[in-house]
Amino acid sequence: MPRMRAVDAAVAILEKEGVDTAFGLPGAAINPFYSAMRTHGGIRHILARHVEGAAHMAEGYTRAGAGNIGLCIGTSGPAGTDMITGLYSASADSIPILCITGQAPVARLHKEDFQAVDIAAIAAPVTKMAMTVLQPAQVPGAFQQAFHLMRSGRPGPVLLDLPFDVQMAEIEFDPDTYERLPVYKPSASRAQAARALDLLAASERPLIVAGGGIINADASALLVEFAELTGVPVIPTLMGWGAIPDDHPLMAGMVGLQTSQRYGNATMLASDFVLGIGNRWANRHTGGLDVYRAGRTFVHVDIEPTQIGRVFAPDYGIVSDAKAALEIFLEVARERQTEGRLANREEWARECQERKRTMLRRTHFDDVPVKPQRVYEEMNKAFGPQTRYVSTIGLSQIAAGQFLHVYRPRHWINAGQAGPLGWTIPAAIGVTAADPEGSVVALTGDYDFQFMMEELAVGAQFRLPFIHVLVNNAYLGLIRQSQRGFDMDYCVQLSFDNINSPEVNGYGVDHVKVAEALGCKALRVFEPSDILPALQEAQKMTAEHRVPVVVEIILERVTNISMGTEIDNVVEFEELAISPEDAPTAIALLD
Ligand SMILES: Cc1ncc(C[n+]2csc(CCOP(=O)(O)OP(=O)(O)O)c2C)c(N)n1
Ligand SMILES: [Mg+2]
Repeated sequence: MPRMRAVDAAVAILEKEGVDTAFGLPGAAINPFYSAMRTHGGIRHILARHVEGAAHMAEGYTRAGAGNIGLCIGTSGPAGTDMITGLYSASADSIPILCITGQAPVARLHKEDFQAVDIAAIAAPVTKMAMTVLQPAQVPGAFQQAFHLMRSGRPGPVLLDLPFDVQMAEIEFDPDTYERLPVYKPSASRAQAARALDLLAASERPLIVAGGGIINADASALLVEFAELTGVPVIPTLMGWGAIPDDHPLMAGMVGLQTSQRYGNATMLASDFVLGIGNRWANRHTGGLDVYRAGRTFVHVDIEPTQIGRVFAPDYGIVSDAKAALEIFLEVARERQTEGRLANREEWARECQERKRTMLRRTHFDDVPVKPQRVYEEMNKAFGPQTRYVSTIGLSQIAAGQFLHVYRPRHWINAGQAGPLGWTIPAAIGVTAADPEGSVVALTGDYDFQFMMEELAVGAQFRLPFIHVLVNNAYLGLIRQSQRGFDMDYCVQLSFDNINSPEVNGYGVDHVKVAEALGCKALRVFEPSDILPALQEAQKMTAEHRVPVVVEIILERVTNISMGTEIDNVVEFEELAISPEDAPTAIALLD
């Protein structure tokens, strides 16, 4: 049996499990692991500037491709605690990432050793498994189990904490005969599919709510096939956005309090049946449950048994992987079609389409400073269906959800549940590392950008080109808007006179200088008519220089974006579109 250090076994397992990229930041307690990566070769390492950044890069990497598992590595103590936000955001959105931390030697764990902290206990609530491996011979099993858990059932992250002496100890391990453990994924039965389709058949105005579980299961094509076969319109959730192309006639819009369209909410309110697949009835999607549920029958399909009934009791629940469920749904539906038992849903689908064509918000404003709505109109013109958008939180993310177009799964990459400021830049780096020839467009407000802008240097160093659209209102805009309820504008201003950069007109931080100082390129835009040329120029610059290119758009300071407390009570702050010229890139008007 080959003898090797536990860390050498661990790195051999990473290779066997298909990991070839790591995002990390070394320190003394994780140096043995780094020495194993160096000896083994074959793992590309991207050096983050902040350990939280490494965790978000790993998330972006996973989210970019089916089967990807992002790996993030840090030393002991603060490196582990820095990665907790990434573990939280990954677990909340059902994203598998593997986080490896160094640790003080086993015998000194109890002695308040330098940077010894019980990271496994801290990480426990935000991981599927968090383990300080105390026995060197357990290392192969811990890694094997980690991959099994990350891929099984509801996907999610794992943390493995390796004490220094455990890393260094020699063990017996044979990489050649290592096997991946089987992955557990429950499947809907025929009887369950028939029951769900019976309930669907009994309805008149049905909808499918398509969640991120469909994207995780790589089942978007099956979803579209099922919708087309049954004629049922689809409402993607924020995490499911892209599962059906925005321009598909059965894509009925998004529902919710913020990232939603007027037509999406109106269609939900008009429906009488909802089949939720791989979704979790997030509160920003449902709003108040009384309004959301009134007069509707619900079927809920989820891979995690305890998710059924968590938010509300559906009329019928099925525990199944989304792909397995859609396969059997399709089989049963095809049989019913042959027997002439599928209802004709054309009239209902046409009504939904008519709402999509008419219930539009205005985007075409010529104001200077620029109104945010105009930015998304220009982005729709500049960026095609191949674009992978990466965004996190704030008014920019909300407006993006209302106005941008997404045509493919994994092309809207968003920290949906956690929304941690600073996520966007490192996540975009992870997405670009996974798809270096793809066209990645990050989108943030000024505050999200400032949270983790040092990571731009990683994009410059490792030649990971993406465009970063930075909409600058010199405000914590979303929080300023929500403070209207308190009648205050308190501690939310980011503006100041920058003594080095009078050209930013009191907007405070000079983001162009920041980006350039970090090795990136940057453009600043003040006029609406300059946005499209700047985005086109940025596309050329990313191709030429292969570094991140920031396009900063100076916005009007105060704009309120449509949002509300209930899906039947979303407040509009601007005039609505009354003619096609008001919303020239609205999806139903593009063809
Ligand atoms: C770590 C963290 N702290 C606080 C918040 C709350 N929060 C949400 S949006 C926001 C302001 C965002 O400002 P900016 O990025 O400039 O976007 P804008 O809303 O102005 O478009 C804050 C503070 C958060 N999401 N994450
Ligand atoms: Mg802002």
